[in-house]
Amino acid sequence: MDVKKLPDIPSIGAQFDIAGTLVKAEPFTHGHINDTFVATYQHNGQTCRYVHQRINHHVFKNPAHVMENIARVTEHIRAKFLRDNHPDVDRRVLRFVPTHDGKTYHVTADGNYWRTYYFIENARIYDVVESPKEAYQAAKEYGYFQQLLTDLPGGRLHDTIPDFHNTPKRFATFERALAADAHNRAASCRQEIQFALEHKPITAVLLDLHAKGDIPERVTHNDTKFNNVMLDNETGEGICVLDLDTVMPGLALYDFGDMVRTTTSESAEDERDLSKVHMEMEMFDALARGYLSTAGAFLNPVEKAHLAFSGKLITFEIGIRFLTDYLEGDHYFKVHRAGHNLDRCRTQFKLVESIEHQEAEMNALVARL
Ligand code: GN1
Ligand code: MG
Repeated sequence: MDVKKLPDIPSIGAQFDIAGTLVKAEPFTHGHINDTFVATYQHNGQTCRYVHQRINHHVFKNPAHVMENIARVTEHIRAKFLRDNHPDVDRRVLRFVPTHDGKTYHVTADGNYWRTYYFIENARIYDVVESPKEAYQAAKEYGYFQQLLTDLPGGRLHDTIPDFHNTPKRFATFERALAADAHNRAASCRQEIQFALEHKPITAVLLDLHAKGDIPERVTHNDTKFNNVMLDNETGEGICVLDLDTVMPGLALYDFGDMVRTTTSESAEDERDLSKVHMEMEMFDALARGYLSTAGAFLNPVEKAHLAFSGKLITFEIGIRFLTDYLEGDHYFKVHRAGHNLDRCRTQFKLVESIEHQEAEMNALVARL
């Protein structure tokens, strides 16, 4: 996908069942994968905002499967809310706008995949967590999302990216990138490589537990970054989970782990001052409480006992993914400066270390909940 060529938003928008005239469209630049635009339309004197999003089909090789999963999941949640006469349904689950011929996405002549959903007003996302209350709310909402999907009918969802959280496979990919060293970058990240190699033994822990039948496959989000959940502007409550491309079969701990990665340190994912990167116990406490307030009812004891570990594992896993992409020449994650993926890898590994130093205390905390 050529991210530099600006897409023709008016003609994209015209494919969807939207009333009114486009007045402006602005790029929304928080994600590393898709291209997202917030578009304002005017109709009968009212304005209404939508999100037009180009699915990265190099990453999601089967966009039709992605949209099939998303439709099943959002319709299931929506039906539950409607059944319960929920007063705020349209702000609590993403609502997609069909194309004029009733499809969930549009394919352009040059082979790009676009979808559109209603923008959720009076709520926002944050890239960096600022208070335990926010951590609690984010985790409560992600746990609620999992809970709502425990009875999703219709069989297994598509694996939109096979082995997405298969950490041993991610590690093997890293080892191949290191052996190839196609961009001669290994010399510039010896310490990070060393750190990665030393941590190989943790990679298979969750999959081994799953293979033994100790932790079940569930419907999970798989990309539970702090900036993928919207918090209400007035109440601060978690109200809606975004970025549903990777909703698929997974382990509940993948989701909690990514919350720990992105919601326990008050620092950006690409922070260069590593002294700012630190797992804060107060945030972890709020995160675990928030998550268990909604997911506690269905998690089993083995899952609960691995909440802290999952934070370490997923932070490590994303760290090796950033390192792999750095070694491979930055073709997967969008980068905005030289060494960006290496900076991201460093923050992840710093956080892994910080979790390791506090893991016993984190486990003790969870055991008390
Ligand atoms: C990507 O799309 P975005 O930015 O929410 C990535 C996640 C990573 C994350 C790291 C499909 O998420 O797996 O954890 O970056 N998504 C995909 O910030 O690879
Ligand atoms: Mg995102």
